[in-house]
Amino acid sequence: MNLRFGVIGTGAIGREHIKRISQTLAGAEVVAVTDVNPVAAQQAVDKFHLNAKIYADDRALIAATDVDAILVSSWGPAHEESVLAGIEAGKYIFCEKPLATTAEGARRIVDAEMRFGKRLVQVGFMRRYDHGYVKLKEAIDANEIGEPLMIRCAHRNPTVPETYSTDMAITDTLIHEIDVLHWLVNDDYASVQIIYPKKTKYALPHLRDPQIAIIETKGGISITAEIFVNCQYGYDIQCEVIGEDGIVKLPEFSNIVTRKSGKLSQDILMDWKDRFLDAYDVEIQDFIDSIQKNGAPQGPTSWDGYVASITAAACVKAQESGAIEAIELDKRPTFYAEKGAEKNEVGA
Ligand code: NAI
Ligand code: ISE
Repeated sequence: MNLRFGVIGTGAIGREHIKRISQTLAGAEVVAVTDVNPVAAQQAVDKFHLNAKIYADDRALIAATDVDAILVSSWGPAHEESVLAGIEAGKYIFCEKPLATTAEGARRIVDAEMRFGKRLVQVGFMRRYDHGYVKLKEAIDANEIGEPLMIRCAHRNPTVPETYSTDMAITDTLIHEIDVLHWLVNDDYASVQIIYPKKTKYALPHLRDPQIAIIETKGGISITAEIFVNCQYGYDIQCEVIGEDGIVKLPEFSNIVTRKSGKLSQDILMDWKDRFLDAYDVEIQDFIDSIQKNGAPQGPTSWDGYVASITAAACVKAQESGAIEAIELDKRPTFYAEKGAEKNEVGA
C-alpha cells in the first residue's frame, strides 16, 4: 500500500516535494494538503492534479485517519509545533530544515520522539544523499586521503530576497554545511568564529555578506566555510577535504562543455532547486522505503536536527560577539546511536 502523505506548507519546496511524490517517486501519494494561505494549497492541488483533501490547518491534517506521514514544508518557525503534534499522533514526519528555529525547540522534539519510543522523524538534510557528498564520504571512510586535516567550502547564492537577514546566513544557508560536514568526517564541532570580509555592494544595508565561518572540530579539523548569498554569478556549492595523504573535492555539477567562438565554457546553475534535484528524490524515496520495509525512517534524525540547531546558535552568537564561541552538545542518547558513530562522541 502507498504511504499516504499530508503536506503542511505548499510554498516553493512544498510544491517541489508534492511533484516528486506524485510524479517521480514510488510507493507514495499525496492525500492531504494545508497552507495558511488557502490559495497556495488550492493551486498545488490543481497544478499537480492531486486527489487530495485541503485542510484548514496542520492539526486537522495530522488528525486525518488516511494520513500516514506528514511532510512539513512550512516556514521554519512553524515546524516545531507541527512536528510535536505529528509525534503525538504517531505519524511519520519528514520535516524540512530547520527542525526547529531554537535549540530548545529541537530538544523538545528529541524528547517527545524518545517518549514516543520509536523513530518517526527525518530531517530534510538532503546533502547526505547527494552523489558527490556520498563519494567524498566513501573516500574519507576508506582512508583514501588519510586523516582529514582541513575542509574548505563555499555556499553561494546569486541573490537573496529583502527579507533575508544576517543570521539567516547561518540558520537558513550554512545549516546545510553544519549538518553535512561533521557527518562527512565523523567528528563533532568544538568551536566557531565568524569573520566578515569586505561587504559586497550587492547586499542590502541590513545584511552582512559575505561571511566566513571558521569551525574547529573536537578532533582538530579546521573548517573554513564561506557564505556568499549575493554572488550574482550562480548557485555554487564547493567542498574540498584536505587530508594527510591527499585531497578530495566535490565534482562540478555536471553540465555539457561548449566549445564556441574561441571559448571553452560550461553553464553554472542559478537555482538551488536544480543543484540537489537528485538528492531530494533519493532522500524522500529513502524515507518512503525505510518506513515501508522497517516501519521507521533511517535518514537524518531529530538528533541531527538538534545538533544543527545547537551549532547554528553558537554560530549566531559568534556573529554577534566576533569571538570564538564554544559549541557544546549534550550527550547523544542511545536512542539515536548510529553505526559508525562519531569518533569524539561525548558519550552514550
Ligand atoms: P515558502 O515561503 O516558499 O513556502 C512556505 C509555505 O508555508 C508558504 O506557502 C506559507 O504560506 C506556508 N506556511 C507558513 N506557515 C504555515 C503553517 N503554520 N501552516 C501551514 N502552512 C504554512 O518557503 P520555502 O522556500 O518553500 O521553504 C519552506 C521550508 O523549507 C523552510 O523551512 C526552508 O528553510 C526549507 N527549505 C529547504 C530547502 C532544502 O534545500 N532542503 C530549500 C528551500 C527551503
Ligand atoms: C535555502 O533555504 C536552502 O535550503 C537551499 O538549499 C540553500 O542553498 C539556500 O541557500 C537556502 O536559502
